[in-house]
Amino acid sequence: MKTRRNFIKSSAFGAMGVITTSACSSEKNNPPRATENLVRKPTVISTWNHGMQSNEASWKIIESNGTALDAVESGVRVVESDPTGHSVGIGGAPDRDGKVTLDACIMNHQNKCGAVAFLENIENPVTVARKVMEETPHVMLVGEGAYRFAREQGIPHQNLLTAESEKMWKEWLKTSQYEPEINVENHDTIGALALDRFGNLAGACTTSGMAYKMRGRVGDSPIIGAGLFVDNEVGAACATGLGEAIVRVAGSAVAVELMRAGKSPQDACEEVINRIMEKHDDLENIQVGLLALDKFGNVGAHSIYENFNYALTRQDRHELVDSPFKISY
Ligand code: SD4
Repeated sequence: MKTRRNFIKSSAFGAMGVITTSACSSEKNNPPRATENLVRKPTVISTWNHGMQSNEASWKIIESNGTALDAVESGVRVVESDPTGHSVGIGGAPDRDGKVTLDACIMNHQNKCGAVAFLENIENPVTVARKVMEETPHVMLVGEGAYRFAREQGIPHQNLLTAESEKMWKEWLKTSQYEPEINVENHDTIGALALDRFGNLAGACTTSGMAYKMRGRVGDSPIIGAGLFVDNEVGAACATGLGEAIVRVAGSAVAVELMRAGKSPQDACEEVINRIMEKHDDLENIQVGLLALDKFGNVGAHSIYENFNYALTRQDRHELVDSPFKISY
């Protein structure tokens, strides 16, 4: 990670590329302010460049009057199934033992949720997470139990370690330096949030986690409230970056609660990033990006370092947007 940094006054970037209107309070408890944009705009947002592929699939569903839940699942599945991505699904970077282990979760507009963690040999963990939500009385299954459940649901076994990922891992083995460093090379979790034409929100988050992590390590991505949170009364949020830092502040749940308290999606994301920065003495290897979407389709994003971006798709837009950030390289 670069050493020379400039602390950027976030206000200078606050509105960059972001739909800034702030509709966020629970209508029941807090009547909307006159300046808020109250038209519900079907919207899909998702993290990083591969969000464009994901959003494209999601938008087809939103456009044809599908649900936000179907939209986010279908979107992130595209990225999970892309072997060229080294941070999600097939082709994901393995752990230090050379095994690809996946984490994912999904949440709907009724606060129903499902998650899997430490799941091996299944290409689309988000679909297993959805099945945990819909077919079991539980919220999370992990490891062998999650794998067995997926197989029982008819999902095929699949080797996830591609030749390319194996080569990269073998290269890493030469030094085997265990540096749980999150930077632009090894993090690209996909988190996706959608608001459908019925005014309902849903979200999904899926990852292979930190490259060359300790075996058994699980980050924020499958943890409801950390990597993802949805409350249909208010909004939704998802996170990417160093999972340990996100879990420590319950990043996504806090972003939603800040929106409930009246903050715009943009300000809510920034506040969570501020909290993470306050809790860490050394920010050297800690990148975190937050996305938020309120129930009207207003969006927000913020990150610790520059280079976090997200895909934004609406009726008239389909583009990558650079997130505001705190620290430039
Ligand atoms: C994790 N949050 O496992 C994930 C990694 C990530 O972009 O988001 N990478 O900690």
